[in-house]
Amino acid sequence: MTQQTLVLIKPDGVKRNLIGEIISRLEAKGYVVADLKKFTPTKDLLHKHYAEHEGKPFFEPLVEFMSSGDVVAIKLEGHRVIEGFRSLAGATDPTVALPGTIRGDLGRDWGLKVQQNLVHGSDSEESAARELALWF
Ligand code: RTP
Ligand code: MG
Repeated sequence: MTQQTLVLIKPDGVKRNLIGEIISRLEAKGYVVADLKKFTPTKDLLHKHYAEHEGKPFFEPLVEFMSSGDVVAIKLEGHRVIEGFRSLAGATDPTVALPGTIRGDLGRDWGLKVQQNLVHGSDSEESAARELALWF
């Protein structure tokens, strides 16, 4: 079944000029970029996007980080792309994300308050539909 998921290249990925490297990996895997845009998200959008994490200690630092610069939002398409992108991204913590994954190959711990881990990907069909409606 063809799915769509929301991929975000976070401000750390954009600042490090990794947009091309990350999109290359998605395309090399066979997924299709159906739509794409680059802008600095408002805190209001981020509060909605990260609503499930409200109240957690990393929530405010996460919103600060995500609103600190441009993000690339991608509507990515393909069969089982939701699960497939999460597997390409690797574990949340880039220190332990496996080599071969985006976070494992390109990310590290910078000693900051929030994990700067380069990308976001929706974690279920429900999240993908909700997040795509917010960002596109
Ligand atoms: P994402 O939503 O960005 O695809 O990442 P994820 O599912 O792997 O991680 P999630 O648990 O949804 O957390 C969202 C983002 O919050 C930051 N985070 N920091 N303990 C921490 O410092 C911590 N935990 C999470 C990360 O940027 C994570 O991607
Ligand atoms: Mg998540």
